[in-house]
Amino acid sequence: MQSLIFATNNRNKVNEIRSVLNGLFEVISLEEAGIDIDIPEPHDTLEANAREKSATIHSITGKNCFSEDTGLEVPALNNEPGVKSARYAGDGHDFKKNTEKLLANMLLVTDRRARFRTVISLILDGREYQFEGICNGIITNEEKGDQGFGYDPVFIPEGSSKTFAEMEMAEKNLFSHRKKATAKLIEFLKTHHGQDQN
Ligand code: ITT
Repeated sequence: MQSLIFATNNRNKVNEIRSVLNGLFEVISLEEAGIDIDIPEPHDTLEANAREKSATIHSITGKNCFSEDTGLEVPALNNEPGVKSARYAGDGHDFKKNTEKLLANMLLVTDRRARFRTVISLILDGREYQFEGICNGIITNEEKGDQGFGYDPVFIPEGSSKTFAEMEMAEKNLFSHRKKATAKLIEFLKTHHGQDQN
């Protein structure tokens, strides 16, 4: 089975992407690859940060790898937290504080629309490819559910009445930005693999 290093320090992302790639491609976490670094995310777009993460790990390992950068974009907040989603309430990647800050900033906001956007950056045989996944939805007035991670307790995807945090992973995968981007990655890898064999 083809294996890929996943350039992330977020275990929730590893679990979600493994649930989708399961049986098709082997996903090696940074921990399993013996890499312990804080990957830089210095840019102001998801695309550039995703590229930075995969390029960093590729330069260390020389192996095929991928990363993803995800942002929660709220039009009523000028698309914030967006690229700053992980550090919205300050450094420390504190999911609870980030979510509380979002709800506080939206206290008087009636336009509750939001979307998650994921950009996957794959480096395969030294070339980079990107795949995007979007999930539209709304921000609730209060936190609901205890599954998932990040902003899941306050996000209801279009087509459901439950927050992501009230869903098992399989149900979140029916809607999720990450699943949609990963599906494109799978299609690409299958095609590319097929071409290599010709
Ligand atoms: P890596 O950079 O190591 O991959 P990270 O957690 O810093 O991990 P991001 O820079 O992509 O990842 O930050 C995105 C933040 O957005 C993340 O920390 C969560 O707070 C939130 N987030 C991402 N995907 C999410 C999801 O599916 N559900 C809820 N919140 C999510």
